[in-house]
Amino acid sequence: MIAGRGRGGMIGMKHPVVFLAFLLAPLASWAQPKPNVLLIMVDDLRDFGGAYTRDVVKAPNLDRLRARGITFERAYVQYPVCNPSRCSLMTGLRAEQTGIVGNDVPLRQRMPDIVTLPQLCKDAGWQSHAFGKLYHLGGGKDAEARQRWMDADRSWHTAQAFEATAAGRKLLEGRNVTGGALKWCQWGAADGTDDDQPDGQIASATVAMIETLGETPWFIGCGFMKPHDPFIAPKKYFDLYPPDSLRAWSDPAGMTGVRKESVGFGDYGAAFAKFTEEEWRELFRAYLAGTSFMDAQLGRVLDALDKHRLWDKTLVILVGDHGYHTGERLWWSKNTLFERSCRAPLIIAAPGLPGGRTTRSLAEFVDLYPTVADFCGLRMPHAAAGLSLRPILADPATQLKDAAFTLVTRGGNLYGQTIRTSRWRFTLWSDGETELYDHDADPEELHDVSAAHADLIPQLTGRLRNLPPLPETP
Ligand SMILES: [Ca+2]
Repeated sequence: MIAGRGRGGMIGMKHPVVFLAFLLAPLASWAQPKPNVLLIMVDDLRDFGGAYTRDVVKAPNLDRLRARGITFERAYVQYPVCNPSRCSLMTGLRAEQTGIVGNDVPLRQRMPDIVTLPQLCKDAGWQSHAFGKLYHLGGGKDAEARQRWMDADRSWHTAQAFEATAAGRKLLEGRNVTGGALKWCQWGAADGTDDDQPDGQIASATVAMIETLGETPWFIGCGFMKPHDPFIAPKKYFDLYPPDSLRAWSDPAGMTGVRKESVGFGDYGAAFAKFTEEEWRELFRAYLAGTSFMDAQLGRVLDALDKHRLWDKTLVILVGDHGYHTGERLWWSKNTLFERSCRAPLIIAAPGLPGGRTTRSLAEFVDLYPTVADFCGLRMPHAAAGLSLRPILADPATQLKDAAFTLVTRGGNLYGQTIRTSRWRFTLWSDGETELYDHDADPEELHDVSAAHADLIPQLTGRLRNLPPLPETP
């Protein structure tokens, strides 16, 4: 600092304007202190708006965060699967640009030099720490593999993954709904406390780090692992949902059928086709229990923000990493180009902005990187695919963009891309097949209206053709 002042003074003798700017620079950074960033990622959390779930789920802490922030009712991921979605969010690039379209390739394998969102803050002086699933953990078999998948060192000063204790692994009730055909379709009401599960430990560690860092600016990633499968949560969260109080989704008659690659593909489709109404309800109950369990852990983190009066200093972003079908089109999980899978939860609470607001403006998860950079006063280190959402946060009626885009791949050379405008969802498969849904008349996307609105197809196709090309798979 002393050496800097001396140099500034010397320059100032000859260049008064430069000298003035130098003097003001520390004042400007004092006037705009670094905000904390709390990125809460929830694995496989669907957007509960609409359909039959809104009034069923018990998630008071999600409601509490909504009361502090702005809820995006039309926010879309760029690839509706864990790893591709998270790599897209963390780089601010579309999956077409990252080339990461599956759960088998860690970020650095394809993008060794990209500056990730937490890394941007870390390199600018924020303390950066990850707890749980921020990046996909890739089934990392050991601590070293998990550190690689979490991008420890580059994105974070520390990155920590958690596992259930012996008590948390003991199931008091539960079974595999597919009889073992799909290993992940296991549910279980577990013995033990919240902290016997990873999400309880993730909340505890997040709160402890917030308290340790005190006034030091931080970027903390809090990555909850439920309601992702296996659908295991402490038993008390199952008890919130008596089985008889729930009903399973049932698709209405007359729905337009779609190709197998659109939904219903692979072993999953065959297994789900055998589900009884009771089995759909059983899985739904377990998904809701996992959601309420996660929500209770979220509450512990929000308590820490209350206790330490951090809301005015902290940009809080909560996302799901994609949507989730809980029975719609006989599908359970993600990885489709329907609204249920592409639309994901997004809540942002920003310092100084009123809470309890919702927006219908279209937003994409590639917008989050430039949003954080904007709030933190940091320059984008590479060309952004998205836009800062700050104008929507200032005024929820702002229409920032007229379309959101999502990609899926289906092996071989087949892939599908979809564009969601305020009214339409148009899906184009790489072999030329199309689907078109009219959200004004049909928010559940039951009826393909490609034939009735053929005039729209060239223009919507043009929009998809303007996306960056999908890179070759090595
Ligand atoms: Ca996920």
